[in-house]
Amino acid sequence: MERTLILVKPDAMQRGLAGEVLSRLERRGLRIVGLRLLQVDRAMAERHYAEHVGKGFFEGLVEYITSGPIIAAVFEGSNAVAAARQTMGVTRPTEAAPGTIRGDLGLEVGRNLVHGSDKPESAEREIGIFFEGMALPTWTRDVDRWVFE
Ligand code: D4T
Repeated sequence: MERTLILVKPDAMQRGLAGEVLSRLERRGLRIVGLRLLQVDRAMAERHYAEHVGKGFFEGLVEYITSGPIIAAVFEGSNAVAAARQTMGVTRPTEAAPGTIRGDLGLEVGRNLVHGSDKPESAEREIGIFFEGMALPTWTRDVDRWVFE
């Protein structure tokens, strides 16, 4: 089983789309193993977006992600990283396919509603940031055998 870190970003929270975002991933078949409502501070944003520090869009990105509460979630399942990114759609909402979260609900790259880890190693790193020192429950669902081969 693979895990991925999902963030429901401040715009999705403000627009009342938290349930919609989490629901689409849950309905895809992924299992929730971590869930947290929090406000990101600058230090946490710099840790999470370390690869983007110094880029032109970085300050706007920090302002955006720290602008209000977010939900951090860990989803688990076979190919969880790729499945979640496919369900989210590509980074720029106007290039994201219809039927994806960003393609259906977003317009601007700086208001793209949701974050998902880009590879399993990133997921482990990011889970370490958002769930530091927190044990994630191990559980299975009765329906898992109808979702996972
Ligand atoms: P996140 O990390 O938010 O899920 O986005 P992605 O994984 O889809 O995309 P990313 O790491 O390339 O970008 C991180 C974050 O920066 C914003 N951004 C990105 C931006 O405002 N302008 C840009 O030109 C780029 C490339 C959007 C997502």
